Amino acid sequence: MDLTHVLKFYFITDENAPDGSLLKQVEIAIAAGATMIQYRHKSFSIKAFKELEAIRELCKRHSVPFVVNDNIILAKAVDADGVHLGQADEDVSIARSVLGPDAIIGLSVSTIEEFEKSAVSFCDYIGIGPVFVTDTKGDASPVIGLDGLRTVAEKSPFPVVAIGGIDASKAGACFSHGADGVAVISCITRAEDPLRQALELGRACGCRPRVLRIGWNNEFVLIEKLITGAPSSDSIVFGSILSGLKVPPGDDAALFETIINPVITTDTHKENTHFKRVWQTLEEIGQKAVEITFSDLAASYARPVSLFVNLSIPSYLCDQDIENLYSGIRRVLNKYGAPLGGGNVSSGREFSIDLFAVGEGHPDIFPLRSNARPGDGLYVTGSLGLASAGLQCLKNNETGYPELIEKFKSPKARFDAAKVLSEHKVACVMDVSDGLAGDAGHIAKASNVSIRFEPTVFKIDSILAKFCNKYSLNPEDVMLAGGEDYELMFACQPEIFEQIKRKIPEAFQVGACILFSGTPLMNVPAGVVSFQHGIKKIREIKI
Ligand code: TZP
Ligand code: MG
Repeated sequence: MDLTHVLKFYFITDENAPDGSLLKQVEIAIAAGATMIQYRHKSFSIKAFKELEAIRELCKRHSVPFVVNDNIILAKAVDADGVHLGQADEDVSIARSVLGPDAIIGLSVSTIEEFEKSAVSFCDYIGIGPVFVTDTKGDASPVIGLDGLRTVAEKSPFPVVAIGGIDASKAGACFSHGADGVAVISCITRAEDPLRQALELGRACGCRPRVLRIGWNNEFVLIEKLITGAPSSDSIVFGSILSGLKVPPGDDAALFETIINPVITTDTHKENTHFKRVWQTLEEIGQKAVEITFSDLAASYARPVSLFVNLSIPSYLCDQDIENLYSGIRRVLNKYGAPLGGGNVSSGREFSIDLFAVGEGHPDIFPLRSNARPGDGLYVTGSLGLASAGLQCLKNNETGYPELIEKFKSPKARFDAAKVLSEHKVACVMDVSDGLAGDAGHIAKASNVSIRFEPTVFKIDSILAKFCNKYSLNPEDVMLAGGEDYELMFACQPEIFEQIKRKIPEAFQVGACILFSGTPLMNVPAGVVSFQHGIKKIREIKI
């Protein structure tokens, strides 16, 4: 994780302030634009746990990373984003094994010797200090000074945050001596006017103030908002008039018009597994969730009839967040003319969006993964690998490829391509969500054939090619491994494909189905691992 920007304005709570006032301190810091918060309370007792939880919620609501000082177990218990350890605390490697690969782990060093002997390989950033004299930490080491800061910063492979006696007037010197951020306590907490000092420091760090947001609190109002504005009109989708619902949402259940061949699918979208609020707006998250749920309908030759939405909403989200999520959901429902069937909202620890889509299937064909035959070619309806490359851009603050990021954020269900495939009676179709290699494996196994990939004939998107060139990646590997493109993959006779290609020019061949030869997938480059829906897990195309 690249923490360079996250460390800029790092606020640490002051335990010496009056009881119960730590939440207020954090509110001030966040309002002033703090980019990271550390809960530091050396004499923590369980009585303070509620306040600790409230601080964690506040940070999540504003997407500000939150770490706990010293105590790995406390960090785990409160579901913090990580922990900050000192030289006398548990080893960094233990924190990593307890908190996991995504946890933010910081380590304090006060001399270059300490830095050199520390297990820095497991940590994500280094805290260096005290850079200036401070009264806040009784047992602080001798001052390392600005030159000491520069020496450690130059040697550190990780971002560094300067600490100790820093205020708005000294922040600039820390940045110019190699710090990526400044960590402060007393310049805010012991100021006569804490908000003013915090705002001054925010300005010195180049951080913008924020408007504080309050959590959502009325389930019924939220359901009402979801229902209002969802489409109910007749629309033309996928070539036919939408019949929709006889009884719209609002009752205990929805009553549908007659559906011939009902097709039903469901999908779960969980924060930090399928999406991150720092990368996508709530509106984009809502849109993407519906598109990828509908993508399963497209892959089944079904037209969308209705959608049911179940939300688990943690208290760190506010009404406006949910409103934005709904407007993304509604936008896609409007696009397809599919009315909302109903929904439910409950409070929960995790933010998750469960969608149930109802569709009407094709009168004659329901495409199956098991319908590939030896002699068929294996094809896709468009570019692959772009979404996973876009995800890497987001993870690494790479801004040079907005088209790739757009592909990750805004996939589209390929109803247009499905219509063409159904007209040509293609009987084996699925959408590529987990990556070409992984999804082709499903077809091979279900159809009892072997699939031999033909990377030499892959059509490589020009922007993906540039991205791969920059990061020394093999574009064919990225196309095989990367997921979330939501193109359709299909198997059919080569003559049929020639006809399809006239209507879907972006379609191309990725492989051939042959008699089962003992292994489902052939010609898979070494090291290509299928994309898993764990944002952290796609190491295979790490840049
Ligand atoms: N570690 C080194 S100096 C210090 C810590 C926790 C105290 C920083 O507090 P202040 O008030 O910003 O000097
Ligand atoms: Mg410590």
